[in-house]
Amino acid sequence: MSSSVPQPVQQAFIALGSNLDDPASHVRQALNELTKLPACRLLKHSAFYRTAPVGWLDQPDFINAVAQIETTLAPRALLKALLEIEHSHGRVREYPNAPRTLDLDILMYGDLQCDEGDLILPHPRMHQRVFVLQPLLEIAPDCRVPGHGAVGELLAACTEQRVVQE
Ligand code: PH2
Ligand code: MG
Ligand code: MG
Repeated sequence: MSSSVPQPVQQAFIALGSNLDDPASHVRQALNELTKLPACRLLKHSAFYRTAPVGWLDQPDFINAVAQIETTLAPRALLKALLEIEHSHGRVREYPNAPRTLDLDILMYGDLQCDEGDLILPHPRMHQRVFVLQPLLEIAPDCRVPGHGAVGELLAACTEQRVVQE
């Protein structure tokens, strides 16, 4: 969908993560940058969580958080804006799940379910990740993940992952 087509206001959730070069300051700065995005309003964000790496294990702990925004950007325009913020933090993609200065993922965009390769909504692994579900539960306890169910039930079904609120 073209970003120039006016969109209805939607609520979206964004996952923030960093495990390089003072991770908390990257996440803090990214939250501030979300407040400056055009056609977006930051509604809420979670506390910061120190989390054990998932996927590629031999790397530093992450700082993770989740933000809730209201936006009239189309999903693809929102993705582009987030990738630009990542890029401005010096994000380098060396291999899947590699350490990073900043990762910004759209978790959900309203109730939208879509698969456009680089844009899959809801995020295809969010329902299995404590580092996403714990901060999401904090800010949106009644939230349901389209196609998967209630955030609290998804969290209860996860296998153990070390996640500690900072
Ligand atoms: N992101 C990943 C893979 N593994 N592990 C933690 N703890 N936090 C993350 O943000 C994370 C991860 C892919 O984006
Ligand atoms: Mg990610
Ligand atoms: Mg990402």
